[in-house]
Amino acid sequence: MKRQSLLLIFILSAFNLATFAGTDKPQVIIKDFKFIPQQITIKRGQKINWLNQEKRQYHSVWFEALGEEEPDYIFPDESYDREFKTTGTFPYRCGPHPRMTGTVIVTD
Ligand SMILES: [Cu+2]
Repeated sequence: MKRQSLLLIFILSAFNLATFAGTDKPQVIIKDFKFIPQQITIKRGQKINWLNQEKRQYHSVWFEALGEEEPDYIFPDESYDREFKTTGTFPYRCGPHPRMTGTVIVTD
């Protein structure tokens, strides 16, 4: 009886972990003046989370080619979310550091 309970707990825990992993948002790490990965492919309707892991430096995620205004800076340990509702290839850059570039590819 005791053994069965332990087994049940184990199965439930494994299920919870799987559920959690399934809801994870695609993530881009910002570190050492780079977007990692530099190119990311997602499904239409998904959100990407950019997380700044620098010690001191702020950055931004700016889709300049879409004619958008530069969003607020992302400071260390802060993150930024953006949803992609249309398919396509979307290049972006960091506002203060034009050499920091990345690309989002959105597929159906
Ligand atoms: Cu930057």
